[in-house]
Amino acid sequence: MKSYAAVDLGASSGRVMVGRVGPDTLELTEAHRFPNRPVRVPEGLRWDILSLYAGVLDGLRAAGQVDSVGIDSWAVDYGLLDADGALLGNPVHYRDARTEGVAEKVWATVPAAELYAATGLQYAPFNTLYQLTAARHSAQLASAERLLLIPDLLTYWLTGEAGTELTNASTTQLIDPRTRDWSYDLATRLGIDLKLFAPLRRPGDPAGLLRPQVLEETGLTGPVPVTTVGSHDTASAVAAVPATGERFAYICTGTWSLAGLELDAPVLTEASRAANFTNELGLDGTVRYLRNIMGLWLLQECVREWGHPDLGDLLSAAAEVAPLRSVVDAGDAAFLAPGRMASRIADACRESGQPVPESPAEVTRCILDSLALAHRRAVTEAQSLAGHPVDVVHIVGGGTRNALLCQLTADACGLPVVAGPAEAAALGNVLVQARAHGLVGDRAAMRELLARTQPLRRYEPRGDTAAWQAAEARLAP
Ligand code: LFR
Repeated sequence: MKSYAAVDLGASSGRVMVGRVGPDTLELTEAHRFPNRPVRVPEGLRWDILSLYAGVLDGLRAAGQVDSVGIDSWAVDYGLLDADGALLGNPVHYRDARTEGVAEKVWATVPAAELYAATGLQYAPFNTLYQLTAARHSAQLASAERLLLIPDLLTYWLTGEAGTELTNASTTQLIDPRTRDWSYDLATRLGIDLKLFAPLRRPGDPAGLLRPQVLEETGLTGPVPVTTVGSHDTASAVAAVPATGERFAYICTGTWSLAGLELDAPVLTEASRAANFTNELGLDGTVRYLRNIMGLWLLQECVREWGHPDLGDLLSAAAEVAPLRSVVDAGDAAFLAPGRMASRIADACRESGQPVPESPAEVTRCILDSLALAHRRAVTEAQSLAGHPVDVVHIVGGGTRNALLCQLTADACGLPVVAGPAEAAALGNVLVQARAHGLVGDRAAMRELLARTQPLRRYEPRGDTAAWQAAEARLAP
C-alpha cells in the first residue's frame, strides 16, 4: 500500500487529499481544505497565489509522509517569472475583463477557422493565447523570461524544476492536438515567444523532489518526489471517470460543467468549430472532446448574492417548482463574469419571452433545468460530431452531490446517469501517480479500480423527452 498527496485547486477552494492505493484499494481522505479567494485590485481580478501556496504547504504538513505529490488546478492561467526566477505579480484571473475584444484582433491575423483547424480549441475569451495577446505591451510581459501555468508554478516552487505539463498546455491554444507539440507556425504568426514556456512534460513524468526548505516547512522526510499528473483538473477528472466500456459520455461538474467524450483523435471539422467543441488533451494521447458549460457557477453566484442560504433547503424547494418553466443558455459567455447573477438570469428569461423566475427556489430551478438542457445538447451534439455513440453518461465532480441536477440530466439526455466520484480530479491525480510508480496498470485498469471501490449512484431517465426538446427549441437562435 502506498500513499500519494493530490493537490487539487479549484476556483473557490483548494484541497490536499491523501490517496491510499493497493491492488484492491483506493481510499481518499481530505488532509486540508482552504479557500481560494480571488482579489479585485485596481488593475483587475487576480489570484492570491501566495495564499494558495501557503495552503499547499499546510496541506502537505497535514498529509504527513507520502510516497509522492501531484498537482492539478484550473487551466489557462499562468504566472510570469523574471530572469532571477522570481514571480512578477499576481496571476491574472481568467474571469478578468482584459481579454474583452481581443479575439477579434487575433482573428484579423489568423482567422478563427484557421485557428481551430490548427489547435482544435474552442473559442473562450480566456484561452492563454488571448490573455497573452491582451498583455502584449505590458511592462510585466516585457520583463518576463518564463511563463508557468498555475500547477507548473506551484511545482516549481516545491521542487525548483520548471516544466509545462501537456494536458494543461493544450488549453493555451498554442498546441497542435495531432502532433501534441507546440504549434510553432501559429505562435510565430501571432508574435508569441514560445521560449517563454518551459519544456513539455507528460502525466507520469518525474517533476523533481521537494526542496530541502519545503521538507523542513512541512515536516516531511526526503526524498519525496513530485510526479507530473494530468495537471489540468479536467484531465485528472476525466481520468477518474469509472466507465467500464468505451460508449460513455462524461460531465465533469463543479464551477464548470465540462461535457463530452474521450476520443483517440481530434475532431477539427468546421461543424465542430461552429458548435464550439474543444479538443483538449487527456491522458495517454487521448482527446477530451468537450464543451464548456457555465456550470454550478451560476448557482454559486446567486447563493453568494442571497447571503448563503442553506443549500439543502434551496434544492428541496427547487425540486417543487414546476419544471422547465424558463430556461437560459448555460453555455453563454455572457454569464462568465461575476456579480448580479440572479438578475442577469431574470433578464435573459424576460428577453426570450419566458416567465421571469422571482424567488430563490424559482431561480435555482431555472439554473438546474438550464444546466441539464445544456448537458443534453453537449452530449447529443458530441456524439453526432464525433460519430461516437454512447449508452451512458457519467457525472463526476462536485455536482454529483446535487441529486436533482443528476436526475434532470438523466431525464434531459434520455440516458442513464452514473454519478460519482465527487472528488474525481483528486482521484485521477492519485491514480496517475500510482501508475507512474507501477501500482496500477493502464487507463482501463484505473477505471476498473474506481468502479470497484468508489460509491456510485445510478439515475434512470424519466420519460418526457418531448418537454426537453420543446425547451431546447425555445433557446434556438
Ligand atoms: C475547470 C476548468 C475548465 C477550464 C476552466 C478555466 O475547473 O479547468 O476545464 O475551462 O476551469 O480554466
